[in-house]
Amino acid sequence: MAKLKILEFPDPRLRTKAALIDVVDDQLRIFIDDMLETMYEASGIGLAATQVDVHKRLLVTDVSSEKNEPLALINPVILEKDGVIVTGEGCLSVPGYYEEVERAENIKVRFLDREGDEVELDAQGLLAVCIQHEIDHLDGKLFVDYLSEVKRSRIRKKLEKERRQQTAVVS
Ligand code: GNR
Ligand code: NI
Repeated sequence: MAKLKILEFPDPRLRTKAALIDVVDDQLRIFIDDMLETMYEASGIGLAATQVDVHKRLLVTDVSSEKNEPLALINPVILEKDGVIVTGEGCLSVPGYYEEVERAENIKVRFLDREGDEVELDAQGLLAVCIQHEIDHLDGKLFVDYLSEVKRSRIRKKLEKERRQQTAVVS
């Protein structure tokens, strides 16, 4: 297994629209395991392939408290949305920031699982929020896009400054 590097806002590669996956094979399953390892290592509840600079329609998630319910969703499509939920969201690509975002509370999502079998899943609450957050990544969208321009640019400037200071230390 391998831990992958997570891109951070405002990296323009996070704006890439991911392409459909046409074969579910062992190579993809190895990549899914690397994504899960990366997500667990970073203490995240989800990770989209876009965040590790792979522009394919794939996300992993585990919202369980025991961290023993890994899920991989390949080519996910939301079929139905219902209700509204407001959650304080964070993102591994926007480290250190948490802001309230409004999403559908209940969704029905269709995807291929790691065996390549078609699955339809009804998700509620945090799992529904996480899947919507990850599918946004696959479309090049970030949770900060739902915030005001003022908040988004404040977050961008702070992260850019942090990155400059980090670079100054290591180089
Ligand atoms: O770890 C994460 N927590 C989280 C909390 C509320 C709403 C969405 C998320 S997803 C995030 C991991 C991440 O950045 N996935 O793309
Ligand atoms: Ni995210």
